[in-house]
Amino acid sequence: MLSELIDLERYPLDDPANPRLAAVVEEARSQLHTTGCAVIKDLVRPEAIARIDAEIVADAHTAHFSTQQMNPYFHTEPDPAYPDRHPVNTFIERSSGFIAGDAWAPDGAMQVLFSSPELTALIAECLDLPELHCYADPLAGLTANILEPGQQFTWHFDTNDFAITLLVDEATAGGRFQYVPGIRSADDEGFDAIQAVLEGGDLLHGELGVHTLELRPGDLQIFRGRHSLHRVTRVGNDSPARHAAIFAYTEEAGVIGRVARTKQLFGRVLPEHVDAERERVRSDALLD
Ligand SMILES: O=C(O)CCC(=O)C(=O)O
Ligand SMILES: [Fe+2]
Repeated sequence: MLSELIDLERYPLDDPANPRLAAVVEEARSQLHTTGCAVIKDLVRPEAIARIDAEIVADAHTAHFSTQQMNPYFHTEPDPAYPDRHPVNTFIERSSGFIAGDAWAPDGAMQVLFSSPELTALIAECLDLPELHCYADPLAGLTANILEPGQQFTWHFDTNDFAITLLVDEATAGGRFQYVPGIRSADDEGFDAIQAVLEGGDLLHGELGVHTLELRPGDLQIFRGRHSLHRVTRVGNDSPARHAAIFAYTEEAGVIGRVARTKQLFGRVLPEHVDAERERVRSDALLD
């Protein structure tokens, strides 16, 4: 089954000791070390991408589309404790739809790829982590992010330490993934640099450290988004929609997302989210 999804000749995920795989891991680690972002080109076969795209198209009617003005921390309300011209009080449009984790057929290509122990192990190796688990959140674990023509996903930080994205359908105009590596750290919010990027509009600001990713359908992106501000630029009005599958993994097993963020992205929560909210333990003191 895995061989139908991944070219195991080029990427021998089924043979962890294979030097070809070791070279892939080494390259990904080096990219992650320098920019917080690694791309494994053409990891997923074109036929598998076509199957995943068909699943996304079939489930698109279940997507929760929302448009809001938000700050990089996914907040939508001003905070008088900060100046007006400050990342906390700078709100930009996010407009996109998410297909949630409970939409996928258990034996579909999307779910099989996400749950593959071989892929999970490869990603853990690339991130230099002893082990990874599929994010247990029943909605946010396995999602597809849909940007229709005219939509954009503005600058933000992820709540998770890293995200795995598989581009499935690309836009022909816009829809580019941009990021600023390490603009904040666990003990430095980096507000000034963030504000400079937020005020930079749609220009490419080399001096602000904005990277634009060259991503094609089938490429797997490993991204550390907790400290790197990032966005998906507005998809052109005449472009096809941009579809990306997002695979979330956690270092600990059994992690569940926050109630507010879940509502924001999916328009609903499940009882698991309400239960987990009570027991949440923070691992750092960043805004969100
Ligand atoms: O669609 C993507 O490439 C990533 C979007 C994103 O940054 C996110 O969902 O947090
Ligand atoms: Fe993100």
